[in-house]
Amino acid sequence: MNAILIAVLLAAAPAARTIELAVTTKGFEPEKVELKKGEPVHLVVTRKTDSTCATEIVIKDLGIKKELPLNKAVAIDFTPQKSGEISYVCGMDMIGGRLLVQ
Ligand SMILES: [Cu+2]
Repeated sequence: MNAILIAVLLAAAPAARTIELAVTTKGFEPEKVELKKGEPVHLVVTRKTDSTCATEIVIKDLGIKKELPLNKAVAIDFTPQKSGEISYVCGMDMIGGRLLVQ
């Protein structure tokens, strides 16, 4: 593959949108995030407190489960394929939030 072709392919891929989520004493913040169908998402989750049980994030609809070490940014990349609500929770299904895909 030559360099020009590679450049064209890279340009054609839609840029991922970075969305930051934090785990604070209030839970996941922001609790609600709006996404667009087909737009790649680079979700960066940082747990900033040790006083909640949200030490991992589970996004069942996407088959994603990740540990959230304290003060460490954890990246989750995905592209929502259909509109609707994607909910996520902590490992015990107690604290969570929503991703609204339009
Ligand atoms: Cu929990």
